[in-house]
Amino acid sequence: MTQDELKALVGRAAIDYVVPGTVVGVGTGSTVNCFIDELARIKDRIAGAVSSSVKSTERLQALGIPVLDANEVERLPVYIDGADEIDHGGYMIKGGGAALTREKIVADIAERFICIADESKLVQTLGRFPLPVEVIPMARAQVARRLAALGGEPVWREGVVTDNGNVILDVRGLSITDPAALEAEINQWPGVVTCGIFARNKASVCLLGTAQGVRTLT
Ligand code: ABF
Repeated sequence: MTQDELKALVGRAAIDYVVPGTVVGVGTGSTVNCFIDELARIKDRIAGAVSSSVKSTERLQALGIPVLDANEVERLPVYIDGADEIDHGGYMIKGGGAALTREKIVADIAERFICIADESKLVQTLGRFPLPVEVIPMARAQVARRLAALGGEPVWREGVVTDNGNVILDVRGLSITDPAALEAEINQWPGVVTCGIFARNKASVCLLGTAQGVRTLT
């Protein structure tokens, strides 16, 4: 099966985790786009969606799914989102799509995080994918120096401004053996908006698309 077919497979499988009559938390990326397209088929059975990016909002609205502001919801049973990397403990690197801040906000509201990914995203140790860090523009150089001091090679994602008006540093060369500790360390630096490590908000369930079908990791 092609990677796109695997993404479609898990996008469809995630529908089983949607709680009828509730608002659904919706992530960002090409795998999530497959889920959004499937969600549209049952839009009459949900109360709407809370979105993690302008791109996902536009896709949801184009398909007739009401998008609510995160401040309007009391409860989100599930958040469905992709990942750039996920390890066997459900820890993730996210942010390749520059939506990491809003993704982490919606994940934090949700009761369960259902990660949908093709098998290429599953790794033993996080870090092969350059770690995105969202930064207030004036702090870019200082945060880059701190990331270099950790042994990383920070690269400014030039030409990219996030939905929140910030910039992204992509950090190569890290081997993230303690995701929770590194997330906590980077998050405390002045100017850091969001670190792309999802440890506090790790996946409850991962639906992994494989040639043999959907593999469920918990
Ligand atoms: C999103 O999922 C981002 O955090 C991450 O970059 C993306 C993966 O995108 P894709 O599904 O297109 O591989 O949540």
